[in-house]
Amino acid sequence: MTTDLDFLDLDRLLSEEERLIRDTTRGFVTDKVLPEIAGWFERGHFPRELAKELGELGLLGMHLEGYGCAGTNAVSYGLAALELEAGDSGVRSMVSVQGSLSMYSIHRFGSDEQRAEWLPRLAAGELVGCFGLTEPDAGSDPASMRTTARRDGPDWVLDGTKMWITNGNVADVATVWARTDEGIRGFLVPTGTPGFTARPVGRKLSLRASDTAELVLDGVRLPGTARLPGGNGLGAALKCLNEARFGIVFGALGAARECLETALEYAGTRTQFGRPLAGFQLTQRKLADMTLELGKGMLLALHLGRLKDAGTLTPEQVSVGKLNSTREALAIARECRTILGGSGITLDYPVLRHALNLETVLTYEGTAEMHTLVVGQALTGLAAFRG
Ligand code: TGC
Ligand code: FAD
Repeated sequence: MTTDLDFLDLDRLLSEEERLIRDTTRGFVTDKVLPEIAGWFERGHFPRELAKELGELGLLGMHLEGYGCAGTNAVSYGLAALELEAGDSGVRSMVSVQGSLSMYSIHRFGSDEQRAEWLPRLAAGELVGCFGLTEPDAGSDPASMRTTARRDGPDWVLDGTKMWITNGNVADVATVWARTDEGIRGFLVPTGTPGFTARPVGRKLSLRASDTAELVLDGVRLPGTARLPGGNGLGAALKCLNEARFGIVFGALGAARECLETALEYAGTRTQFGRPLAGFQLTQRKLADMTLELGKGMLLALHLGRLKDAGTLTPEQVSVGKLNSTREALAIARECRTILGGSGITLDYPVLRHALNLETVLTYEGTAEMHTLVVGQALTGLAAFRG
């Protein structure tokens, strides 16, 4: 929380080190992201050049141990995600995919050789990674994926299409999940391998400062060593998602905080009917309600972060946090837009940009509906998403 909006004094729940990481990340966003982001969003530009700076700051794979990773605790990782997303969800997405999906999949499920080959350069931001699970016909239901990997002598041959892949056009290595005779398996695909192509997803109205790709794998031949030895079953892919979803629990609240700060400032300076908007009871109610939701969201995020650091966080608890943070952040962004009136629809203010981004954040890493059903299943023992 910023000092201004830290209504509940949650700052005191953080350690010195956590505050330092948060403040360093905030400084980076203030210097490097905020002056440029409206232009990047307008032009649909993905700032690939930020990767090295994010690496130098230790923000890539920051919660992983060894191989050049910073090895911070989970709360620090969450706070960094929050500050990055206060800049833009696209920048946080780049960091989430690099650290929690690409690097985590290698760190957790890779061989020693794979870790040594890829992780140091991914941590430094010299290389970019992506994570291909979703397909054109397999989104919420990744178990229905059609991408295949078949044995051919000592090699693997991959065929299929992955859709909506963040970082996909600029990635050096893709973690690709494919169906084999033995079930779903994870593979590391260097993107220069013949048969691998990436195409930008165009006409996006959300996450415009993020790179989104369709990946086509057409007879991509890989050595036997390209398989992630521990990446067995859909559960392995979902374990990676838990990491990225955790980052979103904090991250989305950063976008909400930025919107609320903007609306508060605007309401204090914009005058109608002879008084500032902030003086109208209806505006104060909006501001108070949003402050409540932001504070509750932060408390929940911090609690989940402490559970993660204690090693007891469950996937269902992550679903509670992802659902709450994304739903409330989007509601806050939309409400703030109303306070800005017509000015709220432009890129002169960050509010509608955040709202548009949050439409994606509500959807990726498991839609709000899927997380609702995960919680419903945990409560009832009945999986309502399958017929
Ligand atoms: P189901 O039979 O329930 O589970 C299969 C196996 O996985 C285990 N499992 C989990 N393990 C760890 N973490 C989780 N969250 C897990 N959820 C399930 C489960 O115990 C089982 O293990 P085992 O040993 O019994 O085999 O699987 P299902 O096919 O019925 O599906 C469950 C469902 C619907 C919850 C799952 O498919 C799901 O989460 N769907 C949403 C898909 C999704 O989130 N896709 C995200 C793609 S990546 C992305 O969006 C990146 S955005 C990037 C950015 O930040 O820019
Ligand atoms: P669908 O699964 O078709 O769902 C459409 C609607 O139906 C949703 O509202 C959904 O909740 C609802 N629905 C589906 N099933 C049920 C059910 N059983 N009960 C009730 N409602 C249901 N994926 C990756 O693998 N890697 C990435 O890097 C990545 N980055 C992304 C970046 C962007 C910008 C976007 C937009 C997506 C990204 N994704 C990525 C994909 C993302 O995870 C999927 O979009 C998401 O999982 C939803 O899948 P879908 O879009 O196919 O929607």
